[in-house]
Amino acid sequence: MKMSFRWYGKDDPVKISYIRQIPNMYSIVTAIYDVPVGEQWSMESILQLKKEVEDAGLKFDVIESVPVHEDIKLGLPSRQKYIDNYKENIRNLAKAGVKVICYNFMPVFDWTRTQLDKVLEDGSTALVYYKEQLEKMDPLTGELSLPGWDSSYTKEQLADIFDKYAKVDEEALWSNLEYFLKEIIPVAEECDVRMAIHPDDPPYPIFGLPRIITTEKNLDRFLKLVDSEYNGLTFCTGSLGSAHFNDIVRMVDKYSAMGRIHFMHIRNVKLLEDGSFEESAHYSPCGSMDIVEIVKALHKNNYQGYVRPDHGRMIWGETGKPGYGLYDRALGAMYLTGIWETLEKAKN
Ligand code: DNO
Repeated sequence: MKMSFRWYGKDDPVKISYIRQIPNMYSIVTAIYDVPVGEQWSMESILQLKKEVEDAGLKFDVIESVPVHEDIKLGLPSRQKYIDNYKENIRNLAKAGVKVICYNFMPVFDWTRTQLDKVLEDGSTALVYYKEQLEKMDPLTGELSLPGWDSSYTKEQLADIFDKYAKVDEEALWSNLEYFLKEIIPVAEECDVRMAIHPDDPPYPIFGLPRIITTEKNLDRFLKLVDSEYNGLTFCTGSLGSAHFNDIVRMVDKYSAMGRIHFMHIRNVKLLEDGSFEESAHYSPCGSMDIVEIVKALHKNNYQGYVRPDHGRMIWGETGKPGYGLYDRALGAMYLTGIWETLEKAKN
């Protein structure tokens, strides 16, 4: 297990030098953020970012994300140009030594929450998803914009994309994903870069848009679309675990034994009875996940890939990007490292 930490580059309120001070920290997880989705990243900007990371004493091994242009997900004729750009990005990132690329295939919206600053019992704040709040949200008219969403769309563009998705059901989305994978995985193989799809968060359709990277059955189907080690997963315990139907420990065990998990996002969520959920501290008793059992499954399967502590709460008065403060994620990293060390020692 290689410990890593997401860093949003120079504008991130969390300094990379602080990340370095977390014991056992190995690699940064980052991306180029100032290029529109679908365009090529210049070699110069990739090498500049790599230098910043390496100057801080950390590795530049994982990119999260190279986003997929909506025309690819919609299967429009214009997709070919964006697929060609995507391939070029894989090649250039490989030249810079990148080992894993994370991406997702969620129509329009990345991860979705209904509130970013819910005050928990202990005074910390966390991201939550309450079904009754979601029902009142309308992304076409409302003001909501979440940190993971592409904010470059105008309301008119968004309405236009929604219209186009009216013709894309789950099966069409599967076929567009298959087309994309058959184009890019051979390039990833050639360059020795492992592609790692991030599951849909939450793992079911929202706002009437299809979502398919959601369940064990669908992950099985995904891995078979192109049966190559280079077609792998970012296994996000919080995303897949925010629905009652996924057995997370079993899935981590199964896919890590198959060698198809290249990147782990580990976090805890507290599932509520009506299907709502609250993000919680990493420590197992704080939520519904058994983090020890998850790490044990990885350890048992000799997991050599990357792990990052995922979303943290805001604690100790920290302010910043919701989910991505320093303190609680650093606690998460140490908790995961502690579990791993204990398992290693128990082997001998
Ligand atoms: C949320 C993140 C996601 C993830 C993308 C991958 O915090 O895990 O935004 O980066 O879905 O493409």
